[in-house]
Amino acid sequence: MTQINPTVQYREDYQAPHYWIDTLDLDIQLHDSATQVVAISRVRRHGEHDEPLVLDGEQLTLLEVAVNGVAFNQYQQTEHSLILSQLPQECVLTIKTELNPSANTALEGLYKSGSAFCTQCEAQGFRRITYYLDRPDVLARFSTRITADATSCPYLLSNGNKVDAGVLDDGRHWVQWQDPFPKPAYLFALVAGDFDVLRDRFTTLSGRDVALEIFVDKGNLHRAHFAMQSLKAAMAWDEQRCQLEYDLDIYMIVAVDFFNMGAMENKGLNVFNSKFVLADDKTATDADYLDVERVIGHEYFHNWTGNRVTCRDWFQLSLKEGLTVFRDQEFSSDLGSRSVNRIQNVRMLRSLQFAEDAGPMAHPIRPDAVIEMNNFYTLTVYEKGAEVIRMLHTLVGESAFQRGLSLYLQRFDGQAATCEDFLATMSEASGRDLTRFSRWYSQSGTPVLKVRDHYDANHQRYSLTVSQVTPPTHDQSQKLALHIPLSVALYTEQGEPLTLTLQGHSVNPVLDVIEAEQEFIFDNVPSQPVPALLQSFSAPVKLDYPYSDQQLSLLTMHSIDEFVRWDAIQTLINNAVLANVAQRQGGALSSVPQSLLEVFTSTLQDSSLDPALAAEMLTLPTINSLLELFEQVDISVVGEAHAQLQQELATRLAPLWRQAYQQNQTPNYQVEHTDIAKRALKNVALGYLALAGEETHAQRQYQQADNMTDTLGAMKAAVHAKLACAGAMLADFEQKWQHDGLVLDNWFRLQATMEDGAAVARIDQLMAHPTFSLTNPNRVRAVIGAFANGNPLAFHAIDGSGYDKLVSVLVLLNTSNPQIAARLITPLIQFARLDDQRQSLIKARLQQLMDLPDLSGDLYEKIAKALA
Ligand code: B3K
Ligand code: ZN
Repeated sequence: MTQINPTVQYREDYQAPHYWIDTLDLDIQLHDSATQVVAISRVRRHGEHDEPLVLDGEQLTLLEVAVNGVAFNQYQQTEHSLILSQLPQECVLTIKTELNPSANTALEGLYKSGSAFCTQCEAQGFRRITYYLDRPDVLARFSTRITADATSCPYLLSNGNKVDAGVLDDGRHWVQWQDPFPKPAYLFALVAGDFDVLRDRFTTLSGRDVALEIFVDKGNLHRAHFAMQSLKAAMAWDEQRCQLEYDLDIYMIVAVDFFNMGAMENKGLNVFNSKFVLADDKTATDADYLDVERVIGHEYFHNWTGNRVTCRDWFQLSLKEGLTVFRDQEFSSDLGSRSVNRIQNVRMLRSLQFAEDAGPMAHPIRPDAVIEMNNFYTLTVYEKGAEVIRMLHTLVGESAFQRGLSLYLQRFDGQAATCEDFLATMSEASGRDLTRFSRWYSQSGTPVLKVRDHYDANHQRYSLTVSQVTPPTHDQSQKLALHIPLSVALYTEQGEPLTLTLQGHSVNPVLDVIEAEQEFIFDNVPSQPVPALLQSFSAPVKLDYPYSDQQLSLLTMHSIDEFVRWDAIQTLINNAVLANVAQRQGGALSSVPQSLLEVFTSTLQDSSLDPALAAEMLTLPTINSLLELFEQVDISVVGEAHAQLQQELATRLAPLWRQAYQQNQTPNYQVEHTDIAKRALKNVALGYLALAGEETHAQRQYQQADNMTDTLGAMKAAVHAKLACAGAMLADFEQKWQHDGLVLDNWFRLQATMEDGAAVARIDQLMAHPTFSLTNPNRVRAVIGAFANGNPLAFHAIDGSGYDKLVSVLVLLNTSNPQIAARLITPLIQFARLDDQRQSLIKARLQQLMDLPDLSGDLYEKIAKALA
């Protein structure tokens, strides 16, 4: 039986707090296992009532309580709260508590990352530091005094500005910080430790001189330069594109090795997973560099969208996350290739967010009911949330969008806002009615947009009939029509674009689909056109239009919108996989269709194409995303079809892969977009060459590489094609990088995704490696996460051994780090597309977890939904 008694919170039950806290002065005496915290707050009753003050607190030892300086005993303690009764209208409340950072393996609240102290408070970690109103609508001015051992912790950091410091005679020292901006507790941060510091400065548009400091582990200073460059680029971008300036005199970033997610936007003191800070040519791939740029940008952009204006309650999370992801996507697109960024985001959405929408955790971007808030930092809230903002941007245009954003930030500055507040401001600034659009916030699921067309040659008229259906999801059975921007273009059969007109007027290429079914008519269409639908992926929907191979080939070559070119190839590939699976199920084997060979050939021969775009066009969808094409399917058959397609493309186009490989060499490594693009295409070509059995290219590239992108490109190609040289490469790589966890994660990941009968045994070996530790989330993700998500054929082995492996790890993480456990369980609960046999294997394992005596709320919420 499960011990937990999970409580569900509902969005509709929101109530303003009974008390406000205007200031909080923290005095923190850091000790490894007995840290003492004195929290002095000014508390003010909100309205007339006799309700007690209920403070949140977890895993704290209460030492003292005083009101206005006098010891106070009108309180009650529960496992999760401190309840104070009969407080005066206004008072100064002093609470002294003790906690144990060394024992904190959940990495929430105050914990040790190696020898440094650090904090993670979002969403509800502050209650593990002191008793407090730990909710985002309570904003206070914080001051923080930190005292610690001067030798082990020369740097003592917190939010805001450093206002005082001193040395004590017992070998300890202290620093006092003051944050002038009122903030909710989730934005609090503290770091104490010894670091190397990279320093720089930035002058804002209005002339404010800002000190920039990046703190990294000793010896890693040379790996922080790219992060600093990205930070300055982000600051400049926000000024140029959004007229937003930084507001404090200092901006600090600390890189730590033990971190549950990517990074955290604490006011003035971001704490980062070192994976998103450290980068140099020898250790980081091109993709790693771009991730650093993106995450540094994301956290910086939160300073306005998240910190200056925060969320009223956690159900509104997408208010800050969807908007900030949109902002980081725009930042990456303005700095690099817009089309490639768009394609990569769509790939992620289709392979992961669509699966979330189709699974037991389906929820709207603004959820209605939550047990464990950490379970809702999802692809839906973040990525689909960003798509919703992007649709808004498409509907109102850049200038109205920027006006709306400014108005929203001015109006709600220093406050906690809601998604409705944001939409109302956007509507006011743009003059658009967003009533129907607002349903995107309350409805879950992936809409299917069905488009059928008719060409009337007599009247030279072309009509599109568009209908929308959102299939029912686990959380909602009834669905309403949404406001969907559908961006279209028409091409002649020669590939010439046509101007869209109706009755002599040109028609906006973004059609407003608002009804369940609608017709759009264009005139002056000289011949049957080929429609390019959903340009730039104008809405997060599944498109249903009966494209012929011929139409798809035409779009691949002629569409002005590059996303459509890529998507047309994806559809050709999907069709080939569908046909192949159907024939396998019927016993026969089909080979790769001629149309697909032809578009691959023309893509490889098109020298005007951006190589990064070509690389995307020539990369097959993952097996997991192909599952979305089926209602239910035997995943091993999809795997066979995928492998056959890849193998045939490799062998039949070998001379072209060789040519692409040779033409895209980049001597002298530079992190520069044209070079990144060439390396991307070169390494895609290398992967196919390896599959075609050519060993020399991979071998030579591995030996001669002067950068991690090429080293890994070669090793991946060799390992996935099972070339004889793969073993030696893996051994060499391990020997070279065994002391660097972040680099070795690539080695872990690659081996965890090797598909063969030995996969589970290999996971055991990797977990026994001296560098592996279940306490470090990066290592766990690199081995267990990569196996469960990136090795679907082994994970879904029909003997259940893959499921057993994951479950055995979840049992351990359930107690040590429930947040990570709940992240890792995702592939086990998304079983809807799998065959009945696998579904029942999975359900038995989920039941086994459900029966754990100490099951965490994090896992309970997901398993209960999956079994319901
Ligand atoms: N806001 C944090 C995420 C916190 C996750 C808490 N489980 C990072 C970000 O989105 O920028
Ligand atoms: Zn964020």
